[in-house]
Order: sequence, then C-alpha cells, then structure tokens
Amino acid sequence: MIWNKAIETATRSEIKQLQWERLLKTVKHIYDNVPFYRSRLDENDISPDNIRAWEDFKRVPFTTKEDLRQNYPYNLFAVPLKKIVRLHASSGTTGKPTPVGYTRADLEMWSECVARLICAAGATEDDVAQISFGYGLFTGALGLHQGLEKIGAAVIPISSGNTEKQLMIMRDFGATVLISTPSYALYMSDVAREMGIKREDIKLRLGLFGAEGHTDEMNAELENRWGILATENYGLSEVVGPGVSGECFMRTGLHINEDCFFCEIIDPVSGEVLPRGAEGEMVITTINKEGFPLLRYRTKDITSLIDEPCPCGRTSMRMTKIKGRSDDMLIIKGVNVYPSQIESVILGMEHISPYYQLIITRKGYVDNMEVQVEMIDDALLESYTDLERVENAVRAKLHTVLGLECKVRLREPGAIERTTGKAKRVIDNR
Ligand code: DLL
Repeated sequence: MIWNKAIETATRSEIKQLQWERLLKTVKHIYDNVPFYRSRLDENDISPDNIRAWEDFKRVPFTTKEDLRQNYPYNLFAVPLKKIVRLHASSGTTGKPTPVGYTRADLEMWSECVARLICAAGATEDDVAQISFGYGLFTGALGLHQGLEKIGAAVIPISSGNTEKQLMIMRDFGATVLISTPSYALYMSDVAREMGIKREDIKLRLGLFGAEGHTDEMNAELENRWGILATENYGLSEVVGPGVSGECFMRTGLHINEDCFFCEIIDPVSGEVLPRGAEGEMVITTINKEGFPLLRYRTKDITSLIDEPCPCGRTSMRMTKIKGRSDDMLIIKGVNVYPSQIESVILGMEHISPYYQLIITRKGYVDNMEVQVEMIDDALLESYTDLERVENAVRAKLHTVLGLECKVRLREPGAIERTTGKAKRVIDNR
C-alpha cells in the first residue's frame, strides 16, 4: 500500500517544484530566526532574496557536527522553547549529545515520514509491531512508534534488552513485525534458539531494521534465521531520526522522503557536489521543519543516489545502502576499507558465525588491523590444524576480495560482545 500517493508518486517536476518552494521558505525561516545562520549567510553574501536557482543554493556553507556542538544546547533552534514539545539527542560517541527539538508540526511531519516508509516495506494496520530499540533520547524507538501507531499497527513498546522476556512476548503476543538494530535481531535469534523457540512458534513476518548499517549478506542471514522479509530504514537524529529513507518490499534502494529532505552527495574531501549516481557523503537540508531546521548538514554517511523509477510505483529518489561513515573508513597498508566490506567477505564462510570485530593498532606510521571472527561452535577447537585452515581461508578471502593483508583471529563462540543497540564493530587502539 502507498501511504501518501500524492507525494510518493508525484512526477519528478512536481517534487522539484515542491522542494524549491519549501527550500526558499526554510532559508527565510532560518535567516530570520537563527542568528548563527544569519551571520554565516551574510558573511557569504547570501540572503533569502538572492537564492534564485538551485546553483545559488550550492553556495550555502555546510553545517557540521562541530557547528551543533558550538551552539549547544539551543542556539540553532529556530523557534522559542515554548513551541518545542519534544527533545531528543544525537547519540554521539564523543562529547555531549546534541539536542534536537520538535514542534507539534515537526512531530506530525516525522510520523508521516515514518508511516510512508513502513507501509512501503509492507507494514499494515493488521500488524503487531515489537519495538526493540531503546526508548529514551535515542530517536529510533519513539520515531518508529509514532509512525506505526499512525498506520494503525498495534505497538509493543518493549524497548531493548531483557532478551529472554522479549522473545517470550514476541511469541505470546504474536508479534508480526520486529523493529531493532540488525545486530540485536541477530543476537535475539541466537537466544531464541537457546530457548528452544521454533520458527512455527512465532508469527514474525517482517523486519524493519535500522540505526546501523548491515550488508546484503547480513540481511540474508537475518531473513534465513527468522523466516522474514528484512528491510532497512535510515535516518539521523540531527535531521529527524528514522524517517529520512527506507526500503520498500522490492528492496531496490532506500526511498527518500524528498518533500522533507533535500539530499546532495558531495566529495567528502573537496566538498564538491557530485553528479547523480556517484558515491560520496550525503548532505541533507531539512525543508519541512520548524524547530531545528538545518542547511546542508554533513552526515558523514557514504552512499549514492538512484533516480530510476522503482517497480513498486513510487517515484522518489532512492539512496543505496550506507557503505560506512567517512570517519569509519580505515586505511590499512594503503588499502581503503569500510567495516561493511569485511562483513560481506566473512559472512557465509564455513564455520564462521556473523559476529566479528576489527581491532586497529598503529606501529610507527603503519596501521594494522586484526579481524576477529567467531566460530559457530567449539568443534574446531579440538584440532589446531583445522583452526589454522579456517583462519587461513578467511585471510585468503579477505586478500583476494579486498586486496587486504591482515591478521585473522578465530574466537570461541560467544567471545565477541553482543549488543542490544548499535554494534561496536571497530575497536580503535591507535
Ligand atoms: O540511528 C536514527 C535511526 C533510528 C535510523 C532507527 C533508523 C532507525 P542516530 O543515533 O543519530 O540516529 O545515528 C545516526 O546512524 O548518521 C548513520 O551513520 C547510522 N545509521 C542510521 N541508520 C542507518 C542505516 C539514528 N540504515 C547515524 N544504515 C547515521 C547505515 C545507519 N547506517
């Protein structure tokens, strides 16, 4: 079902026109209400009156995470606090989390965006949706919650953790949709197996996964383990939370809510806007927000845009799965690699489980990476020769596929930390 036919199947020129009108409105709203932006635009000789074409908009300076930090907590808000009805915060690993404020209209826009994406994935009012994201400042749980309620699904706001109880609820309440990070869904399936829960004991049919990347290989693993259609959606708290984009049931890329988010792809080093189809860093301008609008926000997420029509009937621009964050790219002995590429290589290898971690160290000027992968069971531990054979096989495959020479260490089952939220795949000891 298409939730909002008028928007989701609009012609490209209708969408472009709507984006343009909303963009101009946003620039004016920001210029009039956020002193930081006003002086930044003034310094660059840009005002709401002299943006007359898309080319002019490219002169607007980027907004970065650092700008958000420097304006902590509320200096980038474009409305007085009394108009804000909800606060969330981004889950940065360093420093203070930066707050994001929503007006009542922003909350409505947000749930509308999520409603479209989850309908596109196949959720309906008949579903029982188990939200296994942590509720709190993190936008994942409440963001999906509002969208699911909007389409009329029955929401189970169980939050993350307490995995055995989660699974009991999933079985007893007849959950049909699971909302979590892909890594938590993976871990939950292990626990389900340990508890003796069988596929026929549960009604799950759809996964709405997000908040972290996962490869096609991991997607297939999740579909296999749960017997579901696994889809993914994308977003970041700074611009809204989940709701920026998501896969439809055809899974041909993530449909972008373009009437709310204007997306550009730039070269992460030069900042130059790249042509359609090129891979680079996603930059987002929110064009339908009141409380905390952002101009050209650098997400650091690496992806590309697809504008061919999707067989599902939606006409929106799509983005490819996130390859990684520009600051997660590792340069190991001269080879550029993202953790997602390692995941693609090791998943599905014999004797290897989908749990892995990358340990990065530096010796002199050279970075070294140890790929730690977990064995499926203890059987290999009985023979050193077998252990060595599997380690060599992983090393050789990484070398052939990625051209990467690195150390591989097999770990016993359960040795790599499980998470209920976003997995920590890279341990950087540099
Ligand atoms: O993770 C929002 C979200 C929640 C999206 C639930 C989807 C589902 P933050 O905590 O601010 O917000 O983290 C945002 O997470 O810049 C990406 O690097 C990463 N991320 C989010 N979704 C995906 C995805 C939420 N589908 C940061 N694939 C973003 C890859 C993702 N990375």
